Amino acid sequence: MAEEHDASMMNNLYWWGIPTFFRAPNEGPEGADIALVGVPHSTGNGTTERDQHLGPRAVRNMSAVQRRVHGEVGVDPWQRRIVDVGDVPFPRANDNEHCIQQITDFYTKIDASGARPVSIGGDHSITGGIVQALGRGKLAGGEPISFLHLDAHTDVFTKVDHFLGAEKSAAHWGAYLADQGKVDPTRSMQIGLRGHPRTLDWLQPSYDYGYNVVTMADYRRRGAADVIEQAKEVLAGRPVYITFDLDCLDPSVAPAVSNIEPGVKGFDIDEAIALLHAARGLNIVGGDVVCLMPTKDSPNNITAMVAGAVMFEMISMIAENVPV
Ligand SMILES: [Mn+2]
Repeated sequence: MAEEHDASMMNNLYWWGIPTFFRAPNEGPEGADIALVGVPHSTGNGTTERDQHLGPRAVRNMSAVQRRVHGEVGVDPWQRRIVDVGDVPFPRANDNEHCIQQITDFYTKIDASGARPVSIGGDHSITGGIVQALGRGKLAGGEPISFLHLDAHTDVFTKVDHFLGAEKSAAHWGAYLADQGKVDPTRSMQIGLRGHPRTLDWLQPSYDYGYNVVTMADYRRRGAADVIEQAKEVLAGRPVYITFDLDCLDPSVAPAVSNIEPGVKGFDIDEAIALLHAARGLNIVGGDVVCLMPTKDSPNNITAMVAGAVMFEMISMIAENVPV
């Protein structure tokens, strides 16, 4: 009892002990309900600062303070088996295509284990590697996944075949996963697209692929409830993968992101979480949070904590579906 008491005193202190995600044990995915994964990859987005590979370490450093129960969902996720499986290995970190394959190989094993992966990147190219493994995989029941994708950008880039040398890049995954049949765009949502693009037809590839697009302007005009209702309809009955680019949030909420969009107001945290909750009760096969830039974060690590908060939402929604 004394030991339990001491643990309850200290386990929420982010600065105490050895940092793992949410103080989960560092074990393999076998027998786990949820596998927390670090994906320290940043060569899929050469357009901006290249420190996104520092994201997993930043979240490990802060997330012990977020080992909480979810009041609104009414769940204690830590009663399920949740492990920190470590980082995807990148022995050729500057070779984006090799890294994407490494990611796919790593998540193919997680998929086979039956654990649902919740990941922190890394730039947004990691979603391509992850869903190459999960799309039509075991967790998805052999079906293409449906995206619940919150982002300032479409990441459905088809105009050029590489991005500063990266082929399966942070801008291309929404297109090539659809080409591969790993995702069903017509049963996927892209929400929050905003900012001043390089070309006026930037949304066209998303429309051409059949993604259900809700720009930030659409969201403001229609209101949250209408968009959430649409997301529930589009995702109903599907294996859902949630991908959360931190740049969908307003820079005042998440200042340390790689492709910051200050010209148009982004989501506040309550708006973003309400959208995520459109997936509650659905077959959530996994999720990721991407584009954290720890070297740009405030001294109190607010963006790392926001990234952890979004992971906690994913963890809690998956845990809600798993009987204790
Ligand atoms: Mn993105």
